[in-house]
Amino acid sequence: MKKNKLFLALGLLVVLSMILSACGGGTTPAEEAPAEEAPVAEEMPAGEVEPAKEIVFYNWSEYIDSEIYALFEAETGIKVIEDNFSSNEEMLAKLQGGASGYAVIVPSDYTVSIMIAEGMLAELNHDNVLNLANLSDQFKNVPYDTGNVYCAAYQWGTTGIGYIDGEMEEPTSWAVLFEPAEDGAAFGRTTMLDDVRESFAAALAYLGYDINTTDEAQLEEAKTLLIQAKAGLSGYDSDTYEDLLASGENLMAHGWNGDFLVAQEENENIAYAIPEEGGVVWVDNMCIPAGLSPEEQLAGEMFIDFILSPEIGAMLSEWNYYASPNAASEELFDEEFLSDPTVYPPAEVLEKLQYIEPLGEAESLYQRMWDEVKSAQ
Ligand code: SPD
Repeated sequence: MKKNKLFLALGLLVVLSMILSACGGGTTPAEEAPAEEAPVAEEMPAGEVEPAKEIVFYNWSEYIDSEIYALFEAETGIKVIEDNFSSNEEMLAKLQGGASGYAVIVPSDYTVSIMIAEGMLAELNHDNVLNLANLSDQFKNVPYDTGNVYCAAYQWGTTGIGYIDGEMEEPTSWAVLFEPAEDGAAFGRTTMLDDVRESFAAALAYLGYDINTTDEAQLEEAKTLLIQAKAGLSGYDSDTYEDLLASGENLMAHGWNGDFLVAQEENENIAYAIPEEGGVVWVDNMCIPAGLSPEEQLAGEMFIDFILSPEIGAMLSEWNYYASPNAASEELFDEEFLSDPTVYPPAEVLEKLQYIEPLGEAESLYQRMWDEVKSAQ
């Protein structure tokens, strides 16, 4: 599916909503405030916390339209600086290592569980995030954070294989990665995600094992397959794999659905498949690290609230082509987007997908084996 024209109407809607907001109109809680004031100011008793003037948003790369920052700053006066990570483990290690200054971070489902257990997340003040009400019920009751105590869903998606249609057969099995054929078109022109849990999940799914297994013998088998796959890879990559397809340098990549859809803008032959053995479905979430000042916490909550407004949530999916957890935003999508099976997989595909789960002690076993995969010649 390619960017469709009806989203242009959505862009106009966002601009119109900003104009209405400046005139004192509008529909979302954030838009009800006078344009020159921060939107929560009316809800806060005089003399209480004022939001920070600047926040840092720690997000996956190429996951947000920077125009959203401009709209947020115009509405609240708060400037957003973006920093990026390439995997949950990278983000987690950075915060565990003492990195501070991030007001909003975007961990995936299983990483939210880990961070809650380690006391790394602050509870959200729901009075400052009224747009939580816009999330569909499914995302208000995620098992890793029931009731959105700590986080609000950002986007959700699947992990599969992107490829250049017409240059190779549709990859219907993970075998295309794990049994690389030297005479295959994509041999040496393929990347896998530089991501321990995602890459093990692909190998475990191919073997018919649970993607969250902690059985050491099964993990050894998966490790052997991952090492075998290296013969056909040009590298591991979680940030630019879709660009390498779009430019024609590579023919196949293990990656996330929306990234391939965005790359179709440059190369219409990019296609996406979820192998028949199944794989990973995931939800990324907006959360606030523990230990921020009240001013930063409030500004972070205001940013989360802004993203959860119907128009901005829709603008997000318009740009990154991931499915929205926001029921109010989905009402603004056209039928073509909602019925695109790459964005919203049909039930028979979804039932073959699993969430990655936190594994406690076994996380280090995965990491040790992943290090062995990466260093194998
Ligand atoms: N370019 C945006 C990628 C978003 C990826 N979400 C990752 C989920 C990991 N399980």
